[in-house]
Amino acid sequence: MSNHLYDALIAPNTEGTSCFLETDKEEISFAAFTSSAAQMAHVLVDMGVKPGDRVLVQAPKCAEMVMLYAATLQAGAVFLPLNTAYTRDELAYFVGDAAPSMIVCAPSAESELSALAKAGNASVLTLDKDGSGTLSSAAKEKSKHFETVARDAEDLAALLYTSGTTGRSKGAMLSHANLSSNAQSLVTAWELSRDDVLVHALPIFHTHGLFVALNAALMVGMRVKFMNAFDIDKILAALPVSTLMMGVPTFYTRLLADDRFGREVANNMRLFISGSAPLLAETHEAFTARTEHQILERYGMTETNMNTSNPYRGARVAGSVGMPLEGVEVRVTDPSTGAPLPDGEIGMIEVRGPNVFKGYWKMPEKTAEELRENGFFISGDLGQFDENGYLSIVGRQKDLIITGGYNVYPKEIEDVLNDVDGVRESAVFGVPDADFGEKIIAACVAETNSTIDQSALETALAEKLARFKHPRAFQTLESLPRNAMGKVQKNILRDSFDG
Ligand code: MCA
Ligand code: AMP
Repeated sequence: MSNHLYDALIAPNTEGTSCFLETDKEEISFAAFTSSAAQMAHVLVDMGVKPGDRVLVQAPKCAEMVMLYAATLQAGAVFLPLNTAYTRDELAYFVGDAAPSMIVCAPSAESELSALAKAGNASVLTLDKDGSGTLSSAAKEKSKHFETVARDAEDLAALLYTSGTTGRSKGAMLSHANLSSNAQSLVTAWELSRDDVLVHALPIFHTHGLFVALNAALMVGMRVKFMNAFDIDKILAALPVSTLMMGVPTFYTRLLADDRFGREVANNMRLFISGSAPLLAETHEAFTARTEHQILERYGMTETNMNTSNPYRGARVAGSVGMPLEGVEVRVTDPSTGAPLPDGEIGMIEVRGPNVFKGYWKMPEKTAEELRENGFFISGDLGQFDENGYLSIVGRQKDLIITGGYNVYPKEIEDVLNDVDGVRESAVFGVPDADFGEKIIAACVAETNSTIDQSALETALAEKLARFKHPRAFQTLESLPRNAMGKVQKNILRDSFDG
């Protein structure tokens, strides 16, 4: 039976005896991985998961979660991973919106998610950080052979939520072909091969750790040093016996901040790749001075997978995200008219190609706003091409903060703050941060004759929003600076922030 993405990524590895996932406790071969995935696919189908159903996963990073991803594809279902930091309120939205037929969560979240699952009749299984739980125990009983469910290139493979300027998260619908074509482009661009050894310390609920890293690794059959989180000691131990690392800029600033990191540690490495947030030119340069390696920066989005990359062979330009990947078209347009602009001019970055998603889940109007009829996706990022065809991102039209590689839309935080007693209005903005790139600051204006109680703000935020979205400092202002149109001038707040 043909299943587009499973056939591209997983089926070729069925007989592989070499190691795929190397964890703290074991080495899992490709063959063992595909057998375990097949057992999990039986569990899903036996519990009623049908082709096209969503399998929602909020579980700690572990090898079994990658097996579940493969199992979901093999069963013809749609993988929907969620950030482990999300609160009950956030989860309630995702469960309601995506209507999954299966939820897999940490044992500690089982009762909460079971309550949410009831409304939609979803089944619930557990998966803990050591791989144990009801999912794995049910899988053990199953056959290691599973008749792969047929899926076409245009069928959905994954639903990844990305927050938006309106405050409501949108589910980006990614097809089998979106993911396979992008993995292939990355394999070609970065000359990935089964001889590579990848240091994997990213979370696997986002595009970067899941698709950029794992789809590409599966496609070529490379070994992955699979770590639960970014732990500098483990990274320093792994680099001398690895060839490849993918990280957000915070990974690189943390490595540079450690005196143990230098040329010797990086000697065996072939390539360091950065993405998800801007890599400062000074980080790029300091890294080269320390190691003689030039970090390769690339640019992507949840909706489009990866769009551009600095070249593997050729100049890697600090402050630039490189050139369009094979098969991907990138243009810069006038934000008000949509007309393409000549090189050198700053405008809206638009992307078209087999990598571009199918639209937002159950949000046809949003899809129509951001995806042009001619197939170009309007990124919300502002950029310019130079005379050599290198793209630079110079700003964002969307009001977005990127902290440690996580995207946070101020509107979502402002909505929570504005509901707290005594708050008339608020404005949330990002300021530079040495570790996370940007950190979140909230400015609030009190109602007349009221004062703002910071602990009430913190309590409201703790209830509603994941910790990484919480402001790290609060300001109380008499009023918010506004322009003639009444729009809050966040640049003024940012420039006058002192702290
Ligand atoms: C953790 N905390 C954060 C973040 N991470 N706060 C703001 N921003 C963050 N990114 C908070 C915790 O809640 C905690 O708060 C404190 O910081 C320390 O937490 P800890 O878990 O120890 O942090 P860490 O392990 O040091 O994690 C930092 C990290 C991690 C390694 C930068 O956030 C990370 O792996 N980020 C990668 C995100 C990613 O994969 N993005 C790709 C998205 P407290 O102690 O105060 O309670 S995909 C994408 O963007 C596109 C498509 C693309 O192009 O790739
Ligand atoms: P996400 O919401 O996780 O899909 O994040 C996508 C956004 O991350 C893009 O629209 C950019 O604003 C940003 N981004 C990703 N890679 C880079 C990069 N290399 N430099 C600057 N911004 C980036």
